[in-house]
This record gives sequence, structure tokens and C-alpha cells, in this order.
Amino acid sequence: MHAKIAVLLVLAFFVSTANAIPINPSFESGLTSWNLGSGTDPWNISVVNSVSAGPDTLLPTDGNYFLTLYSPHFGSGPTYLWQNIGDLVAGTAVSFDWTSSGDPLFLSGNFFGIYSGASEVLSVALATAPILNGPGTSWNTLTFSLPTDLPDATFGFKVLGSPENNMLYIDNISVASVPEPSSLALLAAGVGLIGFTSRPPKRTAIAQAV
Ligand SMILES: [Ca+2]
Repeated sequence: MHAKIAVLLVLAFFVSTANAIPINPSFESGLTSWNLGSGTDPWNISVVNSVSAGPDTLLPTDGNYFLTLYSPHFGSGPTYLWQNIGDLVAGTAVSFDWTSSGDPLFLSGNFFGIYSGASEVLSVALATAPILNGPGTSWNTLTFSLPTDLPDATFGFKVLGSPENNMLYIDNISVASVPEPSSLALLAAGVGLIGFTSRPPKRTAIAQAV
């Protein structure tokens, strides 16, 4: 029986490991596993444990660190980073904490996006009530569910240039993928096989012994 339980655990492991994306989702390992966008100045991306401006201090929502993306001015090009997270299925729950600051006229230059291959399939503008050159005073949480399957998905954040300093802060990313149908079928087959082999001895054997 212990061997059967082990088989179930192994099958459950393969199903659950499909959910471990993205890597380093809370920036506790710095920028590990995240890629800087083409042309992005590395000085404009950092991982910090707090940002202060005047009486306001912004702290992480998860762990000890969070991401800051900075775009100093027009002409500097977009500042962005991204991570490929593989195939996603419809129903995958995505969420993250964010806040931003910058010029009131140009806060619409902060984005979260998902690409599938070379196509952008989702772009969400991220803008809070602005505090020029300082952190947002509180975090927001964006949560949504993918409406369709996304093969070869890439997950990224982008800040465009503006006349003033635009900042975007990100923490606590979660991509809770639902198991793919093939994985569920594998698990169901395993459960069925174990149920079949666990059936008690046939009554005919008992009847013959009496
Ligand atoms: Ca964190």
C-alpha cells in the first residue's frame, strides 16, 4: 500500500510543479531569473527594501525586497524587464502588488503586459494618484484570470519616458496555473489504477474455502 501512496505523491508532484512560475516572483533574490529589456539602462532597475520621500516610506508587501523601475525622461527609451513563463492555460490566476509615482500628466506610461510569442495579448496601465518624485503611499493589488490559453507566455513590466521621473514599484507576483487537462488525466489514471489494485479478494475464493 505504501508503494501506491508513493505513486500518487509522485503524480501529484508532477501536476503541482507546473505551478512554480515565475521564478523569484517577490524579488527576494534580486533580479535573478528576470531579463532586462533591450536597450534598458541597468541603472534604472533595482531591487530595494524601502523607498522614502518626505514623511512617506514604502515597504515590501512580501518578504524583504521589491522591484523599482525608473524612467528619467523622454529619449531614454522604455525601462522594462520580463520573464518567460511557458505555456499558460485558461483560468490561470495572475496577481501582483504595485504602486507608482511620477508626473501627473504622464503616469499612463507605466504598464504590465503579457506576451504570447511575439504578440502582446494583455496590457494594463498602472497609475496611482501621483506623488511627484516620491513613492506611492500605499500598494494596490491587480488580480485577474486568463480568459484563454497562452502558449509560450512572457510576463513583463514597462515604464515609458516622461518629462519627469516615472517610477513603478512591484512585489509579490503570483501566477497560480490550473493543472493542464493532460496532467489531470494522468492523476486520475493513477488514482483509478490504485483503486483497482486495492480491491478486496473475490468472495468466490472465500466461498470455496468454507
Ligand atoms: Ca518581495
